[in-house]
Amino acid sequence: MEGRPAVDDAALEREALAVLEANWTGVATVPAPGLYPHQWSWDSAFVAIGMARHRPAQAAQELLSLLEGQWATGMVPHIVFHTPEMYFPGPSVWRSQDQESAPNSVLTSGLTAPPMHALAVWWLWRHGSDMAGFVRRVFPALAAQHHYLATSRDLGGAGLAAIVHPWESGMDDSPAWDEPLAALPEIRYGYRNVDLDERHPDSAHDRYVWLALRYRNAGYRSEYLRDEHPFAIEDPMFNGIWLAACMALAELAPVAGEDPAPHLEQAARIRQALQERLWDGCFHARDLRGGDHLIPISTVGSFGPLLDPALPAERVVSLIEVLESARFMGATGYPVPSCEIRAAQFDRTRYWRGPSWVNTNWLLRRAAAVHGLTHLTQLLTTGTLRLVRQAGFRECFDPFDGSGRGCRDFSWSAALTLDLLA
Ligand code: 9WN
Repeated sequence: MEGRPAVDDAALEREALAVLEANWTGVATVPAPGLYPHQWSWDSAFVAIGMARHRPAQAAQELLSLLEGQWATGMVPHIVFHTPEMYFPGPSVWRSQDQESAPNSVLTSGLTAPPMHALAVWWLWRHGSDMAGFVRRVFPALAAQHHYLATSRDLGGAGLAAIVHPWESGMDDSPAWDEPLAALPEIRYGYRNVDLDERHPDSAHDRYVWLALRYRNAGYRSEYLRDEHPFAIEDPMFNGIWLAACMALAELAPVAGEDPAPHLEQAARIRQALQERLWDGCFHARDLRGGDHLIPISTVGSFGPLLDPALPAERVVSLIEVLESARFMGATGYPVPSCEIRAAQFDRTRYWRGPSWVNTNWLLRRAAAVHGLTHLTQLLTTGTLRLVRQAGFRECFDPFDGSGRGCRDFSWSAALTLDLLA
């Protein structure tokens, strides 16, 4: 594998902080220089988590900058454009300035992303210092974000939030979306973008753009999503994260002088719906369009509901069995492949179709810790640190030999390393 001399903990920490400093624009952290020149929603949450112990004030600023992009509907966009840097799909695709509910001060995308933010604020409150004022300030925005998901995004009507675009999952080319994407019309826009082609060689990207434009042309209306939009999926990772975020908000409520009860009730609704709608021996995404059915493939997203401390013990045992088996980390040298390796779609080289990611490793480590699984927590910590020590802060990694893939100096890989080292 592509290696580099072993670095000790202190050197790794210095390198991580240097990457984050280089990727800090003065108001926010870009995911990676060049390739991702704006602020991405869940990336910023992971950056804030990693910075919580080192630069809590900067981490708080990171989240405040993201929330500047929040729409009056409560929707927190998946990209906030603080600068005119070129990126496709940029502001001319999303046209947030034409939306009454979008902010005037900043341009944004029109989609959302996994709602990691309350968890990130909780992390900052827990590990940073003097955070009560910050918690009070952002609490209403977080509550509004959750209210948006519970109302405008409960497209199945059973208590889960639906994603309406692969980008909203944060795992855009996951094989879980292959089938729902294949059901959409064949789209050829006739432009090509070399970098995006490498990610989506089969023209899936044109369908991504088409889906985004349909939603935009419908004025980003929830009624359109409910009645017409052709892509709507209840994803176990998105909803597992949302559940954890509701629990975090309940714990933060007293700090903000608010009642925790509605957030605990929201968590309970998600918990029940996850069990009733997404469990069939493992958690799978539910396609609300193609005949309302579970998409059979297991991915790293299948483990999202493990973030729930109240997940029934027998479900925890079954999920951990799958995670540790030869379908996932039992067969690879490094944790955790993003897709089960026995699946025909598994590809160790392509983004969310096989490689390991630091953020999902971190989420599973958090889940293991929540359930008191010390050995697994340790395995995920050391395995992830081995990846970054050997290959650097790459975007993702080959799960078999640990070599780096995607871009370099990737912010969440650096930030979460800081947390893993703590
Ligand atoms: C589309 C920024 C983002 C991450 C996603 C990751 C990737 C973009 C892309 O990069 O998505 O938003 O170009 O593929 O899949 O998780 O937030 O780092």
